[in-house]
Amino acid sequence: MFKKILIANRGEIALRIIRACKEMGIKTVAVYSTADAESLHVHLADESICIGRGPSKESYLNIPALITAAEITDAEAIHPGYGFLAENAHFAEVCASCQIKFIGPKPEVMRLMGDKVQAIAMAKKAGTPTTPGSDGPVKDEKHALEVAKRIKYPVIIKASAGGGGRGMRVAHTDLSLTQAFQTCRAEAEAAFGNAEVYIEKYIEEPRHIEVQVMGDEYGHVAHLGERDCTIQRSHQKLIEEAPSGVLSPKQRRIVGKYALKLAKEVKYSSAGTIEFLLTKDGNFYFMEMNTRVQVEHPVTEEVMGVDIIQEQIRVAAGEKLSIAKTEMEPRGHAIECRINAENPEDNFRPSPGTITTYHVPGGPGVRVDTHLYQGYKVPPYYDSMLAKIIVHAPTRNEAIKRMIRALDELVVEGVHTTALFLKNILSSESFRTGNYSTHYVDDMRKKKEKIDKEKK
Ligand code: MV4
Repeated sequence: MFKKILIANRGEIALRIIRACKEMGIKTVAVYSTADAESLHVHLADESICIGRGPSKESYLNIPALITAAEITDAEAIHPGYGFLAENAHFAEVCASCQIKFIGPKPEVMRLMGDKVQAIAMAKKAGTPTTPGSDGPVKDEKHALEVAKRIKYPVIIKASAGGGGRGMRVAHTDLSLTQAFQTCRAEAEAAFGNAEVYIEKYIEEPRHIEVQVMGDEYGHVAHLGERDCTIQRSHQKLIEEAPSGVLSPKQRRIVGKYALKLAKEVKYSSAGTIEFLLTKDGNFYFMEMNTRVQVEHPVTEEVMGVDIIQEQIRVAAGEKLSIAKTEMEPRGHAIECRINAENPEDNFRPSPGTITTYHVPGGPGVRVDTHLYQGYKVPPYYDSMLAKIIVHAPTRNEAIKRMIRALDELVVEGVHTTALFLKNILSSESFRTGNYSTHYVDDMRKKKEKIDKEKK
């Protein structure tokens, strides 16, 4: 096992990894930017090194600074967390060339899954269903129109180098398709330096279902069931749960099997997530694979009784997968709410500042993953997530009630937060009954605007 790990991240995930290491008897090295000098991960780690200024490019994305920090502290491995360099195959290769173990999948697999056209090709090869579409990149307008004629409108154009909702455009007619095709290519070139795009049938009002997979370096893979992340806004997840509230036992088995096929096909090692769209008529289509540990991993940990970060570290150290190879059943229901420093009354504008008052919820079945403390100054440079509240209860209904109770206990003053907004979602009829799609937040806004108009 590793003696010392460097954590190439900040915030709650840095704390999460430090805690896993402590329980495993592994020493930790924190890295931080000058904006994070007073951050908790700096104090909780055994050692800490400043790697640059506030902007991510000058610190958490600075590969030479990270490698140097690992070398001078004799860290044998680097855990990238999520975001920053977590899905950067080049960084994983640099680590390998410096004899530092990158805690994640092989760089080749990261690169393969980072290219969405290649990822879909692998899914097809594995027998995992994909959305009807172009079967590879679309070179010109004529080709785009041919694909649309075959699969019928509406269609969605996506950038091969995109993902997570970036670089997508929907088209309903030949005219809008030719326009969207050119804009999408230009935007992809500007954003990713790669203009390649592909086309899929646009699935209306889908649900977002993703499957947690884990693999070791001996070709063993297992899945840890699904998460439902349908409640999103601008491609940012707001509420996640495990298991999904809407799958039948048969659908649960099917989506798990689909994910496992792809994970096996690419000999996936470490923790990964395979995302699916669930259509209104109950079919799953592969969307993309994330080759990192995700923000929402705790809901899976709660219902499966597995420490995903510790398992990631064990397999990176060359141990065999310890989780059962047979299918595991979720125990009870877990929900996560992401509390962001944003103002829902002002189009979710980020709200950095000093936390003047802070009280964390507690009690049975409540877990809070956060780097907050009273007096902490939320810097303006990074994403606005302050805390994740995770509840675990025997049933979905009880989990919802427990989350509302936990949100009521939470006190964060000094910055705006999304806590009340989330409580309103949890209290809604449609959330309780499971009658919603990825458009939930947009639909909620439209409804509110209509009511406001009628009042006038
Ligand atoms: C789609 C889609 C509908 N049809 N693909 C958004 C994130 C990225 N992973 C792909 N996304 C979508 N792909 C087809 N063929 C709708 C979305 C989508 C979405 C998906 C999941 C959760 C929220 C979403 C919000 C808008 C669009």
